[in-house]
Amino acid sequence: MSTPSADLLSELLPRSAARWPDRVAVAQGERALTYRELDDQAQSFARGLVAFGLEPGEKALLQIPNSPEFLIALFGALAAGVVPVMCLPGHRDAELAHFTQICGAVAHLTTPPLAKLVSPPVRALTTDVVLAAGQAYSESVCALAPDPKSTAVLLVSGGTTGLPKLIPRTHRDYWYNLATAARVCELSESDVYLAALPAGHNFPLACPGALGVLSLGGTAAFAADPSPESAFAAIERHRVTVTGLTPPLAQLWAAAAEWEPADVGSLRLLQVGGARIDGDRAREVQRSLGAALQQVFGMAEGLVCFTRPDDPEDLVLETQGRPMSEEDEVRLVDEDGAEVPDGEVGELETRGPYTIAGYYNAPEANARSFTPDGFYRSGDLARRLPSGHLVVVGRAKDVINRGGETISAEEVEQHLHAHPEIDSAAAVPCPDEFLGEKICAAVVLRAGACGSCPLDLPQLRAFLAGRGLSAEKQPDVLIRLAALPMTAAGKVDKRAIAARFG
Ligand code: OOB
Repeated sequence: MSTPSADLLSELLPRSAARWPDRVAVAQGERALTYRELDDQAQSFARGLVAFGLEPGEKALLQIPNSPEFLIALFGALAAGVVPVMCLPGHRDAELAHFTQICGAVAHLTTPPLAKLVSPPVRALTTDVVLAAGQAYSESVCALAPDPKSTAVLLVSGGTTGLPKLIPRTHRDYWYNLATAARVCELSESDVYLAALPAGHNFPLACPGALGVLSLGGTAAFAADPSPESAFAAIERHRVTVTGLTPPLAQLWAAAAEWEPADVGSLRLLQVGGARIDGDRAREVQRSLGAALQQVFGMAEGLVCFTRPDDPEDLVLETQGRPMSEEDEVRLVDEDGAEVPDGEVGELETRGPYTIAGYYNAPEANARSFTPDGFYRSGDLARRLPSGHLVVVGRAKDVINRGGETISAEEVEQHLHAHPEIDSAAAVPCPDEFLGEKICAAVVLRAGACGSCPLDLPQLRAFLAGRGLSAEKQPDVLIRLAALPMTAAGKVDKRAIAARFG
């Protein structure tokens, strides 16, 4: 057996199992597995993969809903030297086919309902079948210890435009990611992390997420789904101390906490990230759920920023945090690539010990997305405060080109969110014969907003004018939706809204 090293992601579970064999590693409902049990199952899974002929270095799509099986399959694949592509349960056949085409995945590790999403030559292998094969297969897995600089997992990029890209994260950089995040979030062996978001996403997986807590001997808990009913029950049962949510979910939980009698008092840290939350909403969420809020601005490509537990409250509520590592380099640049002074908005570029230098097998995207000196062009627009904290103000490409005027969707959305009857909103372009594009506001009204006199466009424009929003930035079209469409990772899917206009 190789010596467990803090460099190899594949050694995370074996190392923790050697140190804390009888502690609870993973819990869901009435089910709980100790570290020894989880490691045994992962080893069986690895043998099952070998029995099915998978070889070290081969890729496999891993698409498993939040459950202990997700971790068994992930650590099993790592133990067998198979590189998992971290798909989300919401991905469909088109996305899975796209990932397969990029990386030549040979298998789809999944559960029975999702197994029909792929077709040969990709082989659908459900977790129960792999485990059974592994139990019947007596030869031990003797994958050589991988190079710490080799790819351990392929993450899926989170963009809300275009098809996702694959992000190669190495054993060493991903370990650095989860360990640094765990330190900054002051995680310890007494923490219980609830993966409410889909566990294959970088945020719940390693920021610090399930992997962070497992590296320290704590417990990873799963809820069947992220609804307040399921999640509150899981928090109460497992005495969850930390979880991470997207802003829409955080707001949903906050609203539910007002009327659901649930004991969420064990929560000490509530991470909110993946998309921007504004200060007022952050305050509301923190008050209603009673846990310290932490803003997380991160990306599957690497860079993760956190507000710190001891930051003054206004920084916690109004900023998206600062880089988690001293070694992260962040620069904000104008259109010509020149750095802007502190306080001014620029496009965020980053380089650092856990940020990738290129997407997997994507030369064209790499030429666009990385600078000659190796910085990743995130496409996010941000400004930096004297404290080093970043305020993310939107995406460089998330704009509406209205008659030649470039309007930031985020700016319009911030004003929309200030309307007392609006629960959530998105500003998207809508084709127009004369202007090229015009502004469409897609809104979801708050429960209890006047049903017989719903908000109309003239009223909305009058409200926005009252806030000082200039006429050319005001919506030309208003659509009311029951809910905003979401991506697999739980972010507002603007492409799906814009697609309504053909
Ligand atoms: C996380 O990762 P991805 O890869 O799904 O998405 C990254 C993009 C960022 O480039 C940014 O545009 C947006 O999502 N984003 C935020 C944000 N956090 C992410 N925009 C505004 N405010 C925030 N707090 O989403 C992700 C990865 C690790 C940790 C947390 C989130």
